[in-house]
Amino acid sequence: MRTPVKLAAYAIGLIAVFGAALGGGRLVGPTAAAPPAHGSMDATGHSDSHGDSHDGAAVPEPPGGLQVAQDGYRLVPVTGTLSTGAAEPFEFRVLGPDGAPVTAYTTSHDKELHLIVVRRDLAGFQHVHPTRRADGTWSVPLAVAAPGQYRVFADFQPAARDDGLTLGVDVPAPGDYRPTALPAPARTAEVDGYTVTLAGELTPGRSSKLTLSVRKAGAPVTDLQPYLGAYGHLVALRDGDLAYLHVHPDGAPGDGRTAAGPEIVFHAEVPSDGAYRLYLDFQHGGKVRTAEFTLTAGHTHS
Ligand SMILES: [Cu+2]
Repeated sequence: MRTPVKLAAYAIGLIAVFGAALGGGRLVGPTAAAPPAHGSMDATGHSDSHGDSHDGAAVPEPPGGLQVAQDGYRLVPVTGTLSTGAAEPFEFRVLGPDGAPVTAYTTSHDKELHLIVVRRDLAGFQHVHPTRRADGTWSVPLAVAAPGQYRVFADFQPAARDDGLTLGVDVPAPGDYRPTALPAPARTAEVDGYTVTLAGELTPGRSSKLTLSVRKAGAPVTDLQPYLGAYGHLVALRDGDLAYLHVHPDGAPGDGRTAAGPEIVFHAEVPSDGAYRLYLDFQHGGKVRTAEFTLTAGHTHS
């Protein structure tokens, strides 16, 4: 959980904006940098260090996840390939501006580092939490379902910074890559007996409210369980370059005003028109599941 002051810095970054309190979906400029009316909002996946704004028109910086190195930090895979069979350790390091592996992190949503793995065609999404050895090497048992080129995102905050970073690197799973087409836009996703519906539109450059509703066997789920400090985690990846956006919901478990379902409300801001793949992680009955949607923002260019 970051402080409101840090959150304000994120708001200037303009990549992800959360909270209706920030102004009902209008473009968020420096005037919105005041602490939001409610806490427990968080954004990762970009840095504000180059964010700049003038006269209320903030200049957005590039989305997170597109770079292997940023602001002196670099994501370095130790393991060169991903396993398509049994899980094998996938290891990597984050090098700091001094060239040494980073060993001091600020915990965000219960973890020092979140690792997202997805194939370049947006299939095979995984969100895992590696463990760190004292020398700074991260390791997680990992297997992917099918061969192909994968994008690995490390979402973290070095202790030396007051904001987070998302670095991305391509790692192949050797074999016969059979890319799949992006699933057509849909408002309903089925996962493991759960039906998740999506309401809301993504408007490029504006905070957009997305409401996800979870049902099981037709009945609203009202006892969602907190997962990493929230009732849901939403990752959005842009089709075409896998620009990365990680959004946390409005409200937090135990804040006295946030229901444990069936609705989970997010405010997300995408940087451009285009198709996005949305991945909602939610926990119920002791198990984390991921519901996936394709959503088109703005005009379609087909
Ligand atoms: Cu995570």
